[in-house]
Amino acid sequence: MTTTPRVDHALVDRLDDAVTGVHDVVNAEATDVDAAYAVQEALVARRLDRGARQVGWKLGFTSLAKMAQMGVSDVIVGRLTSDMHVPDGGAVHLPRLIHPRVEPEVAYRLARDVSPDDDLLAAVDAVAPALEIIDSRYRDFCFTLADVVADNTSAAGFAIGPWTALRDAGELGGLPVALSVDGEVAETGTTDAILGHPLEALPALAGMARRRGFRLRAGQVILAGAATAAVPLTAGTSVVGRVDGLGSVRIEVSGEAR
Ligand code: 0L1
Ligand code: MG
Repeated sequence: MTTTPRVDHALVDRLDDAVTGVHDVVNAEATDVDAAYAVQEALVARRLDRGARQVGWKLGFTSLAKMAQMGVSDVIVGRLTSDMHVPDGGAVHLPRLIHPRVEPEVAYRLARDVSPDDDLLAAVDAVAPALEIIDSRYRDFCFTLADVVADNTSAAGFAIGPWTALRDAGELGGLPVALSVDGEVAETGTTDAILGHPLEALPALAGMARRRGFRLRAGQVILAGAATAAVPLTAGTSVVGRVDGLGSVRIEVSGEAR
């Protein structure tokens, strides 16, 4: 028999205060990943209570480089909400974030609801270049695996470029990816940095969804994972993520850092 983990409401309060008050917190040094997913759900429920909608899912730690950078060894899943969405070419207001970083990703769109035994790939109708803004609520991005899961995998923002029908997209593996700031290339990689092939994100998410009871819904987006290292967001800059063959997506960073 499975037991539902008790929700650590004190940690939910601390992380939600960090988001709304725009300040960091000392990491929780949590070790129980099941309990951390329960905190994540309760933390995201606070955003939903404030009027946001859940609009997708994200995978984190999908590259060996990222796992090494962060000192962890597992793929993690977070929730994307409507208040995190930035339109392509839209502004990200720096004072609303703690110490944000941006990374280029591949996004998928779900054409229909997915039940646990469905083939997730068959439910995806489109693919797009994406930028994810991560903003750990923990001081200096210092956390355990359970800490970052509780903190909704550092999710803070995302922008999606033009959608291409999956059937027209061609091979998604090995596509060059570049992250540019004010026209200067800051990071490069390929889509294979995402679990060896970006479509591998789908069975990874499907497995997690089955195990953890996540409900994947029509219209939701899936951020497959980062194709390069993340770079800090700097005031007054324009950031472009480009995936060859899929196009590009841009955000403008406004306001001064706190
Ligand atoms: O999206 C990601 O891969 C990031 C997951 C959370 C870890 C971080 O804050 O870098
Ligand atoms: Mg990411």
